[in-house]
Amino acid sequence: MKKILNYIDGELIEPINGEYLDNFNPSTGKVYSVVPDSDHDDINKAVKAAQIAYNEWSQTSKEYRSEMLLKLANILELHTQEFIEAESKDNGKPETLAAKVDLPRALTNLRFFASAILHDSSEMHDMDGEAINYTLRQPIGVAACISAWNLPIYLLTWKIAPALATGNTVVAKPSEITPMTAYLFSKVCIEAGLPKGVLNIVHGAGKKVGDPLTSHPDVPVVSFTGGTATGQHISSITSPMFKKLSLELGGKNPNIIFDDADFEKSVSFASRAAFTNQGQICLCGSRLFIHEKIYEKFKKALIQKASKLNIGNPRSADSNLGAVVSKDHMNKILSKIKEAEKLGGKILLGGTRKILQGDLKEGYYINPTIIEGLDYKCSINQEEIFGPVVSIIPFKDEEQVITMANSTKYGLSASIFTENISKAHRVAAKIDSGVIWINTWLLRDLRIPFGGMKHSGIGREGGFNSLRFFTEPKNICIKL
Ligand code: TXE
Repeated sequence: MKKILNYIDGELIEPINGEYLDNFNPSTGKVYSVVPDSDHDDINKAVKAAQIAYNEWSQTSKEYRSEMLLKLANILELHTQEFIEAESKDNGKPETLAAKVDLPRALTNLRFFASAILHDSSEMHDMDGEAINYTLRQPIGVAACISAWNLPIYLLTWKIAPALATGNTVVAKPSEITPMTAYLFSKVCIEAGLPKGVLNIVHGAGKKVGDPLTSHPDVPVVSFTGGTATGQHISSITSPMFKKLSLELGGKNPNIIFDDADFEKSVSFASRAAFTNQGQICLCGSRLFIHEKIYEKFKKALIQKASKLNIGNPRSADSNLGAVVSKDHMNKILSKIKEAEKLGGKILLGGTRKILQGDLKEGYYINPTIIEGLDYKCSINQEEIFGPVVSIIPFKDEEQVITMANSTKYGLSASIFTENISKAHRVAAKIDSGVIWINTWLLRDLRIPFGGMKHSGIGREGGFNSLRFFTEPKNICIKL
């Protein structure tokens, strides 16, 4: 049985209590490795190591840190295939998706921030000859980087790259459900010669590792991606301690199709937005609003498109969808589908677990599911399901669809499909979301401010926003 280890002070080590949790392969439903069941002792050790490392790392030049991130990327790239297979095995996602999205993005994250730090600048404010102010941007200290299971290596690198580039040291806590690629990444750090203690990775259960980390008095900055309830809990710990906090939480994202949209393109995007990564992306379009004039035609085309998706072995090149991440999560999704039926929803496609053959028969597969007939205010259209489930809702005009789109507590992303550019701008300005796409979905420029409104989070990450988040501004005023 493969044993995952913590990475603390430059070494791969067992958890201090010697205890481990089972780690499942979602495609087979079987345990295939064990992950440290760490606790506050491991966190204390990691924070101590990060604090000591901070003294030197924070004094290194931007060029040095940039080169170190590039080295990490180059070594990670040499191991791309190993990471693709590991990510798929740990998470259930198709290898083709890990090869197309997760690994390229992890490499880009490291390279992007390695470059960004060299192009960063800070402000100067001139007081008309009386004085000048300049603002230093200094690292903060030990950063906690906590990431979710849906895009494990992608989210880990998205957080640690800007934190390290700006001169902070890091204690990272990957999801206990998908720890494998973070473990492999710690080996990359060793191979690259990353100075000890600069990055520490502590594995284990959410609360048991997360609470001692976020409440640690020597951790002044916390970046978190995960569920909204966990985000609320973390905020209740960090706010009274005046820590800097960035929260990237859930979404219940509207996908709006007007009757003048490019039909084929919008059907294709609607299907991708609903089902990519088994619907387990915070940006997935899980509420699909379709103009009433094209509703029936669009519905038929979507069903046809989604029914062609091949759910199967994540290892095979022809699988479009793999397994969802865990048995608990599969059961939660299936119970939400039952709830939708009880609320009067009609299942147009899927709605059931898919049982595959042989080794895969215990795997957590769910057929892509399309539901219609639910009120936009009902629980299914308000709460995040985070699975391959989309609810379709007709609308009659702009005003009505804006009201329905904005009716949830979330505000992460939205997509609008129309060939009328004025309408697109008008509606985009009125949707309460941090990220809006017009005639596309999941098109990401790493420089943009990324994050959500309302219960989808606080703060923005990406580009200079991340560099700002991981630094403290200090203004210096000089009387002339
Ligand atoms: O999230 P958690 P889970 C949503 C989605 C999903 C729900 C729960 O709706 O169904 O969140 O997923 C760590 N202190 N998203 O269970 O529990 C945990 O160990 C500190 C949206 O994965 O929030 C993991 O590393 N950390 C999301 C991370 O937090 C704690 C992507 C996320 O776990 C902690 C994934 C604590 N007290 C799920 N408790 C998105 N927006 O991308 C747990 N953790």
